[in-house]
Amino acid sequence: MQTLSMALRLNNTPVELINTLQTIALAGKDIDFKLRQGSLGGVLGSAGNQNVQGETQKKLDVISNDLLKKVLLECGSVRAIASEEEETYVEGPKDGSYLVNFDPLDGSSNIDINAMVGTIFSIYPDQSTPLSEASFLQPGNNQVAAGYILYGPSTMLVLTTGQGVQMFTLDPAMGEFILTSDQVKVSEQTQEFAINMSNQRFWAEPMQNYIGDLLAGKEGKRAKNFNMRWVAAMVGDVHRVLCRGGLFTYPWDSREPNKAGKLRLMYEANPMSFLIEQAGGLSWTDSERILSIQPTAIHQRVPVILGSSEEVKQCLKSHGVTI
Ligand code: FBP
Repeated sequence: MQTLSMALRLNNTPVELINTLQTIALAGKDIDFKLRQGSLGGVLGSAGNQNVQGETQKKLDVISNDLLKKVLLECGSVRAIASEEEETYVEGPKDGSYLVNFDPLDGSSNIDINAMVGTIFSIYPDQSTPLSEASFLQPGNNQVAAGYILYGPSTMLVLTTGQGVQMFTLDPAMGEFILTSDQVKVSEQTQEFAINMSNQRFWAEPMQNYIGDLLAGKEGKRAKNFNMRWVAAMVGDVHRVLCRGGLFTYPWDSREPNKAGKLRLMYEANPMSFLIEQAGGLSWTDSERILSIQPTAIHQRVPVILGSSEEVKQCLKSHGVTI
């Protein structure tokens, strides 16, 4: 049996990074406790104000954001944080080595229906002085660690420090995350895809064609049937892909002038792409590898196509991209 800190030490993870990851795990246990209280804890429903994205914040969005911000900026290893719920970066009192981006509660539209949600995090080295927004705008390739905490039937921490993907399950009795899967691999092939079909009429033609081929099934040019899933929380859909393969996509659509898609690069697409690639999958926009993108803003959005490598290649082929 390996706890989180034992597994990180065995991977020769730097002490300050262990401290940062342990701090995220600690906050995750607290968020897990509050989620499991549900309406008994008075934490459901709206917080009554909007975040920088113009989304109405849930009470738990604010609670989990404040919790993560507080413990990370006090842990001694983190110089500053950026969050989905913060207008811009927040600098800490101490001179830590890392910058942490996070989505405190991904899939927040699932909170009030007691469905899966998660916390997503992405850790970078602090390479610049003085600190500014530009310090955070590093390509995903620079991440030293990334992962998520999935609050589902069990609570799981899934992470990579660049040495493969590990999955830990929270033992509620011990209050410890225990290693339950090591060197996780995504199957190359799949017959399962995830997309919000209700947006179909807004998709560009290449995505219409690609999804049309999947829906045509055995009788179509793909000559096999495909099943569809949509958790409406990226953390849940990506976890399924890591567990049994699949393709997850949130494409841009005609409602957006700048073809950006919905998902945020710094605290959704980059951390998930690091995990997927470390597990042998692929993660692209409809034209470039996500981890190679040079970010331009902390809340920048990108289209996402990720998962089983052979299926991502098929989707990209429909977009005229061959890899
Ligand atoms: P937040 O909940 O953190 O804003 O994340 C966005 C998200 O919920 C993703 O987790 C999910 O993949 C997607 O939006 C669901 O979008 P839709 O509401 O279109 O199904």
